[in-house]
Amino acid sequence: MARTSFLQASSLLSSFLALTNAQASNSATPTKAGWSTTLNGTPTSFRSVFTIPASADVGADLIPNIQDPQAVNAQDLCPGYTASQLQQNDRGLSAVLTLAGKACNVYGNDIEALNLKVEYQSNDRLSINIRPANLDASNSSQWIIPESLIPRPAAESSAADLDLAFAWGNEPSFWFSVTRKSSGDVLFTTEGSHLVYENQFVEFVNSLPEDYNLYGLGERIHGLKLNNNFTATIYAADVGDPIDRNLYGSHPFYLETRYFEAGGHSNKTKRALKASELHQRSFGYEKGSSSGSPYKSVSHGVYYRNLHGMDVVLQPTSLTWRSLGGEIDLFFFAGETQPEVTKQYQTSAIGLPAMQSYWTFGFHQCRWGYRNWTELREIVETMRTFNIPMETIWLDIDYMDQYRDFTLDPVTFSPSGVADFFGWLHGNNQHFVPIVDGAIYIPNPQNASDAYDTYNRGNESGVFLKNPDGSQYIGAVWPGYTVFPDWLSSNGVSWWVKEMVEWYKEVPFSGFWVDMTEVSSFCVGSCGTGNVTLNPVHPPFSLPGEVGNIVFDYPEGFNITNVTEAASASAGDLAVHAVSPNATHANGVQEYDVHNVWGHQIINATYQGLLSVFPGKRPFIIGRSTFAGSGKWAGHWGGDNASKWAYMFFSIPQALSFSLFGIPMFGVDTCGFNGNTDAELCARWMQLSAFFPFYRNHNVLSAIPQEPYRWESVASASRSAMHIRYTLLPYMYTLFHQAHTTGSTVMRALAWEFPNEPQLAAVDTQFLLGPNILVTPVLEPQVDTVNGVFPGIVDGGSWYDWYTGERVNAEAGVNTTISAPLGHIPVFVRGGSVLPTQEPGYTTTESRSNPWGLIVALSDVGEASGSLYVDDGESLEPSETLDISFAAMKSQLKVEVTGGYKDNNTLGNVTILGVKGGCGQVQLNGATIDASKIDYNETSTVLKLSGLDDLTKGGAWQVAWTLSWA
Ligand code: MIG
Repeated sequence: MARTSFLQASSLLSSFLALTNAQASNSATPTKAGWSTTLNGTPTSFRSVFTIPASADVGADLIPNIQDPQAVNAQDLCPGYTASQLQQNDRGLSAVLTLAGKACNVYGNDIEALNLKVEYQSNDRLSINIRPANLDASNSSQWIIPESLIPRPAAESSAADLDLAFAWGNEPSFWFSVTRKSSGDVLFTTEGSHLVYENQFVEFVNSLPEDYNLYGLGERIHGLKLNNNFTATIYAADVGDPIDRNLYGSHPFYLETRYFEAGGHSNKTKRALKASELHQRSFGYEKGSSSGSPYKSVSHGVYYRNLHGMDVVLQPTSLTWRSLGGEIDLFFFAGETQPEVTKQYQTSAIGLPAMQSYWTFGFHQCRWGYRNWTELREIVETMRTFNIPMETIWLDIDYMDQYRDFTLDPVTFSPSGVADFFGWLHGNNQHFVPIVDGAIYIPNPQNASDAYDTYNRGNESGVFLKNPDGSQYIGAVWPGYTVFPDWLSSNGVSWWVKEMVEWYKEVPFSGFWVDMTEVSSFCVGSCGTGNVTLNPVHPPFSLPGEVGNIVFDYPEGFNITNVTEAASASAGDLAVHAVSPNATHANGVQEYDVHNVWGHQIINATYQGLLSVFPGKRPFIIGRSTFAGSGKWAGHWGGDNASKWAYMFFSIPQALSFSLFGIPMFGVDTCGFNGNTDAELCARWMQLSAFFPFYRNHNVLSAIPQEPYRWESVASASRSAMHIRYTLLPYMYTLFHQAHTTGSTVMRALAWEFPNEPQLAAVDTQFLLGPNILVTPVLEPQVDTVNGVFPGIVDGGSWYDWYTGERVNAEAGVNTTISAPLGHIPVFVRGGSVLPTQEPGYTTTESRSNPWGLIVALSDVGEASGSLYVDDGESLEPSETLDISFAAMKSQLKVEVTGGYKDNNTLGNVTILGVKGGCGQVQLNGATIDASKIDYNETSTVLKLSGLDDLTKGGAWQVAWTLSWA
């Protein structure tokens, strides 16, 4: 009979118990059957190696608690708590909570006494902390997160304007609630449920309005709006993007948005409107009204600062938090708009996102399976031959010597080829980013030629995870049996930094791609204990395309094999594919308590490493496993998706969720990772990803090649979308700078920019880049139109077609059919905006030395505004910057400049959209512009000014200027 596990997907607790009982009963005893002849190390050599049996990565057969009909419901059996000894002042309160009856001990042991502490922390933040009154250091599941690991927002000097109020009661047992004072709306309440607080199980239930609009709780592959009948498990796992399951990252944060009747109606309807009510009532603006939406929305955010594995059980009118340990440490952000919630969350709790270097916004080409320097160079050259911009070429694990970090394969990626390749690459202003894995190979002690210095140095410094008995924890990843850095050890970070600094002398990388950081291991427990003399061993499954795997070519078959890692991972329970919960960190901290931040910590270590390699420059890191706050150091890619239309769609909600998590540098494997892509999918996807901050094409080993030049249709689609992307780089860069300095978002959901339109609450088939670019991509095959809404029209907004500059004739609330033949991605510019542009070059370096441009998209009342941020594109703390503001009204554009950064590029052209009823004399600072530079089309209302370079010699942003066309 299967044992019940708490976590829906990962079966964490049962694995933990199983390991504690049967520690070090390793499954990898070599048997004859385990030996095979297979490809190993350099692809040019074969040797007989031990293959770890597949059974080594199979755990107990467990039914997730949430799916187990026999699992007891703690709410039925547990007594809850009673609050007493209340102490209160105007900045908060404290109380003691005592078990209100006989201990239920359902999934552990009830904790008798708890301390409650509530703080009105600032004008927009309230915190609720509940922890055991007697913290027993040996009781690791109530391990308190060190502030040095995950900072805790602290109370600020004033909270006088906080619109949130805490309330509590003792009937039927202790409950608490958070209410918005100004409206009386109850945002969160546990009333009617019992608080359950056991050493390995912490549960509380929060009631929510029907049809709630909830976002976040990642990482997962799901629509943007979370549905109200599923379990969001949070536990870092190395799995190929299964829908609705736990994934690589852990983000215990949600945004909730409630819609109300606006204005005079607000007194009548204090409770949030349900989606069903909103539909029944008709939106009031479906018939093309632009008299203002009758609705408004109010948003707040909740952050549960807890590292443990958790299930968040979403039900029609409640949300149950069930964590495997730690404190209840909740932070409520008052909002009351989404931008405010996100800013409050980032500035006070998790940190503002890292500023990225300019070059990182260029196009990145990657794949698993680039075989040598020559092939790599051919890829880069062919991209240029086809005139498809490529900024950065990436290498996957293929470059390593037998998959060992900080090495080069001596044959295929010979160190002797480095100078030549990088001299050439860097000479063309192009970059290189390598993959680096979390696991570290442990060399065979009986084979002197197997020595591995990175391991030796780490071992001497005591930086690797241990077993509870003090021996080294030895799992298995690509290179064979491996160990894993312990980022809590005193030398872990400095060892990693030094490895990076040394390796840079050999391989001049520009950034780091950290993979397998959940941290992934291909066997249960310390399977390498006693077996290291077999190293290097082969992982317990074949690599795609490897000897023994049959690979079918498109179009006959899509699936590469039935024995890939992905297959083995998704078939079993997920904890078995990671370092196990009993692995032990410095000071006895168990992996059980810190599993979800391993990937966050390697990102931090890598950030330190890049700072040492490139002092004063912005580190570029793309990480797989992230935690709340990883955005202050790194970006993230969506992981192992598949070359399927569904995954192209899911890239949008995944990106928007990462906007909420403060990780704006996000993108997915464009054209799809697992499986073979095809021309149509790849063409659409190359165009879609061109509007994501992180833009990379990446592919699994042995799938057909998918560089954008492989099909003419993909090449031309890519060129056209990249032309827009590179034109808009100044806009993208400005958005990033705003995100970095204020916590605003880069990719935005329609609902966030247009909070008065309830029908946008779940829209994730369209998105905005910043406030002013609307993207409505085709997400399905064999169509040449797409349906999309034009938000904001109800409140007087307008949109212009990117390609024609014409004002879109759409009605408020109406799903409009838009022409979108293959090769065309519908993009719209928001009326009222000024977009800074620059003429695209092949690389961002070239783009940055081209003339500037502006797109002035006038609102229906003839106004527009915008801004531009300029700096050197790479300094962590630029000494000089430029802030330029644009404001247009009454047929005049005024440009103001502040800052001392020297930029000598001229102004090339200005395009003004929505110039109605003719255009008069065009003047720049009072001097009339020659008619030859003016192209006005009264029908399309587009006024194009070009060839302005000679009027702006020395630089477009040297001084303030005014352009008029009255
Ligand atoms: O177990 O390095 O998500 O992007 O190509 C697979 C090989 C290991 C997983 C990454 C993927 C990468 C692959 N890696």
